[in-house]
Amino acid sequence: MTDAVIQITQENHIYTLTIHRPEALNALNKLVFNELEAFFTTHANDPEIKGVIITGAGEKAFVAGADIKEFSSLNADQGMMLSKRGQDIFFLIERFHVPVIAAVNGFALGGGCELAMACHLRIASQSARFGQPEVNLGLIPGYGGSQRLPQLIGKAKAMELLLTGNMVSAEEAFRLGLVNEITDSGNVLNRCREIIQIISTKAPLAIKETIRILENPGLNNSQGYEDEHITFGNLLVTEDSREGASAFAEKRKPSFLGK
Ligand code: DAK
Repeated sequence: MTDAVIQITQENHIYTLTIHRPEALNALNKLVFNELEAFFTTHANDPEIKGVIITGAGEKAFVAGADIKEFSSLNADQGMMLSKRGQDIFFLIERFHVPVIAAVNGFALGGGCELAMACHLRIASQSARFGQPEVNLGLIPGYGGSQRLPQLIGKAKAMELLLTGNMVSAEEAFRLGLVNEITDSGNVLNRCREIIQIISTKAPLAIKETIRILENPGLNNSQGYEDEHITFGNLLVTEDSREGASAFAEKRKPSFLGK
């Protein structure tokens, strides 16, 4: 038995990472980040690996965000560090040398949507739901969402989703270009494997360079990521952010004061 929160399986050099915290709809806590970091660091130059699939345990959620209950006592510096650490781990995924595909099987909210966006491709089940509801917690995205969402779907729709905190269906996410494909719930992992299998028949150096070149805009826009984690830390200590987290824990609507 292991206490790992990510279950790792491997078949035919394709790894599947299943985030397994069903009691919190697979929310990202410190352990999840540690285990993601360990995996992507260990395999950074693995010549055998063909691809990686990231998914969430169960039918209900891919990942329902950062673990709101874990961070309620952080100060601004700790918040910034937490955000920067999440960004850095997601850069490991984004810059990985073989394709990383998010198999989105339910809610992909906040940090969950950000994790999916850090992957190279997103395959969703019909029941998937995407959103960046940080404004409900007095926050902004902290793991690159403010940068990647407009890159993927354009500024107008990104602005709308970030300001309203609204969720979109898999169909709408597909229409917006957030999702590459939608497939039946039972078929998401298989479809991800098929795609990785196809890509693995192509020239490995060309695949590695394609990923590197496409991810370069993210690399170059370091100012946006820095602004994001500094702002995240500052917002984390506002009264509104504390209220947002308390309201979530108490299952009530937040009452914001603009402080
Ligand atoms: N963190 C921790 N626990 C979570 C969670 C999360 N993000 N999302 C769900 N859970 C827990 C619920 O608290 C509940 O636990 P129990 O009450 O059973 O103990 C269990 O998972 C099942 O959730 P629900 O009962 O809420 O299930 P429903 O079907 O009614 O609703 C939902 C599903 C996905 C719509 C709902 O759970 C939901 O709105 N979840 C939160 C989505 C969200 O806002 N995610 C965070 C996005 S922002 C912070 C620091 C950092 C962050 C936030 C705050 N502070 C220091 C203030 C970072 C944020 C983000 O990623």
